[in-house]
Amino acid sequence: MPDTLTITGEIACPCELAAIDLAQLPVAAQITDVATLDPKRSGQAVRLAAVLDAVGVKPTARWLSLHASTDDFHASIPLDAVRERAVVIYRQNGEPLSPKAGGPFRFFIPDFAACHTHEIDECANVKFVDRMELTAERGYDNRPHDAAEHAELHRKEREE
Ligand SMILES: Nc1nc2c(c(=O)[nH]1)N[C@H]1C(S)=C(S)[C@@H](COP(=O)(O)O)O[C@H]1N2
Ligand SMILES: [Mo]
Repeated sequence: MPDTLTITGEIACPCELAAIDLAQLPVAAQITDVATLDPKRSGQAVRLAAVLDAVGVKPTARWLSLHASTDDFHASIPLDAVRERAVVIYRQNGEPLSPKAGGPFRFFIPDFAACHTHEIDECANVKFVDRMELTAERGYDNRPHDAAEHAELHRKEREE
């Protein structure tokens, strides 16, 4: 599993960030305990807005695609809807975020909608994100479309 987060697309230049780079983003953008956003979650996170500022996102970027090559899971969501509220969880107890918790990098929208009800749903909380892609048009998305597909995905997750 890659231990860096690559950012591509409508940004000043493609770049690769490690956990240490996220830790060096402004203090005001750090969330030392994600439980303050959602009591069921833990770990340290940084606000998406700060990551985007750091890579020089262009005004042409309208969609954010979250790619997890580890298990070939992808979600593409309208950037404006998550820009100020989503976070990237990247550490837990001073250690890299474990794969069990969706690490090394997990995208997290604190107030997501229920699964497959909306573009910004729980399914868009992509685990093991290794690339974030900014585009003018919607990118690749293979989230489950209905309850049956969703149940099948979770069954597979349990088998792993
Ligand atoms: N890489 C990856 N991320 C993923 C998934 C997945 O299968 N692979 N499942 C998604 C779905 S459908 C849901 S509902 C949430 C579940 O998150 P949780 O296991 O932390 O509750 O993770 C999302 N992120
Ligand atoms: Mo989901």
